[in-house]
Amino acid sequence: MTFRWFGEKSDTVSLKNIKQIPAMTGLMGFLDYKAAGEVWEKSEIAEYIGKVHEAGLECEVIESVNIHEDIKMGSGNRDEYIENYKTTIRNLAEYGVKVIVYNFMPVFDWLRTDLAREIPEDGSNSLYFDEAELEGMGPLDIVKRTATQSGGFSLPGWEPERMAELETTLKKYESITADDLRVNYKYFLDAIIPVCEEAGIKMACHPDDPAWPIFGLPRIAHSLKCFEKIISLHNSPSHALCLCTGSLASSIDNDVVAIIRHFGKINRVACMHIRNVKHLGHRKFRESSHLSTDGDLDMYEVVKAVYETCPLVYVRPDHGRMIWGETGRPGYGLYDRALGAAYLNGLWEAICKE
Ligand code: DNO
Repeated sequence: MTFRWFGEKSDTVSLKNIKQIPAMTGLMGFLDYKAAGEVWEKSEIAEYIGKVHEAGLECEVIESVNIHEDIKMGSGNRDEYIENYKTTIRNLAEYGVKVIVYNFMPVFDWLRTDLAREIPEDGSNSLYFDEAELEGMGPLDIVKRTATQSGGFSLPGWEPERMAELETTLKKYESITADDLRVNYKYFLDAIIPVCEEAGIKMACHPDDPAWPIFGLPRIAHSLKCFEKIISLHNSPSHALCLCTGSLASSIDNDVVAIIRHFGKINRVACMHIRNVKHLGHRKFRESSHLSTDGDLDMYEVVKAVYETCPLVYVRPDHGRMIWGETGRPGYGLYDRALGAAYLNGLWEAICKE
């Protein structure tokens, strides 16, 4: 059981807090100041992981080693950025990292239309998405709105320096199809997976969130079929998935439990982000507490699928609501994620004893 931590300077949650969550053994770490394409230097990794170890926690998973748009678009300086990525893989492996979570979504990482929508039943708030609200809004509008709402925290995938190039990048994507994106993805995998095999690292691809194409951009990672195509791009246990239940469940077409079982059985799940969502209408949902009764996912079945098909994967509670007056990075407060972890551990214990 792990927890996402953004580092001392940009997280409201301390390592001590994380260590005090029952059965929390480690982190999914992140150097949030690194731009896509940059090498993660050994000294930076050593400093971050050193602090985590001092706090009595492990750091075997690193999240969001972001992929430069040139690699996704198959143009520009992609070979140089791929070389940098290989160096980062080797550097992370040297400090005990076993899994790297990344995504291959063009331009945007996850997207929401409200970062703090009040939940009327109890006055807490959570991340919210309503496709109808996107109508009449361009990508730039939603980026500006997100930046205003984020309360000074940089959100993964929304780094200001990337946003400055947004218009040009969007223009370039107009001629790139989903098939082109997969060709570029294969080029990347063929280059880096042999390095991962040598270094003992698994690459874990995170799903598109929400789980469908947005703003006409090609998106290729949001269903069982999509992931089958992705997995077939390069045959290696080092080419694996990070199944995020909340991202996948944003589409009512996905049977999340079946997806976990399918890829668990063939040893292609490297880690899990577990959270729940509540559908409120067509392509309209909010993130709920982790409990089955608060959302649309059956969390018992989710955890059981992990237990039965991929019991050794790293897990983390994913986004939480803001409760008890807490303020901080949207989705990444302490309290509701800690409750989520405790609940998931409870399900795990019950399933083990059963
Ligand atoms: C959202 C996260 C994602 C994930 C990246 C991996 O909360 O799960 O930002 O870390 O897509 O690159």
